[in-house]
Amino acid sequence: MLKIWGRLSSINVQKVVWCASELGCRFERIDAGGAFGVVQTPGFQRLNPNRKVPVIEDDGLVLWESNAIVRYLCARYPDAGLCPDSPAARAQCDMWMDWQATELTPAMRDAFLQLVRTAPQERDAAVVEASARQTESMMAILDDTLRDRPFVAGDRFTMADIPVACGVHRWFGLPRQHIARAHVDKWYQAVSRRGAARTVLVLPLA
Ligand SMILES: N[C@@H](CCC(=O)N[C@@H](CS)C(=O)NCC(=O)O)C(=O)O
Repeated sequence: MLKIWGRLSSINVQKVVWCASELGCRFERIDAGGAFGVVQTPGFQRLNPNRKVPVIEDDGLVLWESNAIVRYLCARYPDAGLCPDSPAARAQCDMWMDWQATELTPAMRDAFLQLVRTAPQERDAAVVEASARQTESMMAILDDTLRDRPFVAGDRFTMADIPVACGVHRWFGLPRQHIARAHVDKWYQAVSRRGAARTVLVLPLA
């Protein structure tokens, strides 16, 4: 059975758990990372020398990097149709998944760390504002894209929606004002209502 290592408070673990549930794939999840520790143990380091979650073990395969895991699982279970066959459609998914990992998440990292993981008296408002400004410009890009398509990579739900929605969930979950984005809101409401999403898109953030 698929084994998923990682605490559910991690955005990157959330992607993998959502994906596995979406595919109807049976899995066992083992808490690791954060307060659970485990990642510093020699056994875990043999699985992932980066000492980070998530990691999966599947039929002898060990894999880390959340978006690589999502791609792998969607390709392994093709009947769910989350990983398009055509190179062009597949590349659209890859593009948005890479955007989540390299643009959206770095933009909001400081705001998240400050507002969720830092005591109020130790927060730096300027750091939060700079990060929020960058994130809002990412959200404007996403909103523009969703103006003329129901899902991030086109007209149907794909693997690309999972990492991007986990990022947006984190952004919306931060205790601060957000600029209203009608298209992002509509899409987020739709994808977060999916049964597989409900177990991972929980609040408050931790
Ligand atoms: N690029 C990696 C990042 C993994 C990562 O940063 N994981 C964090 C949690 S989101 C982690 O393991 N932090 C150490 C810990 O939780 O102990 C991925 O997408 O999987």
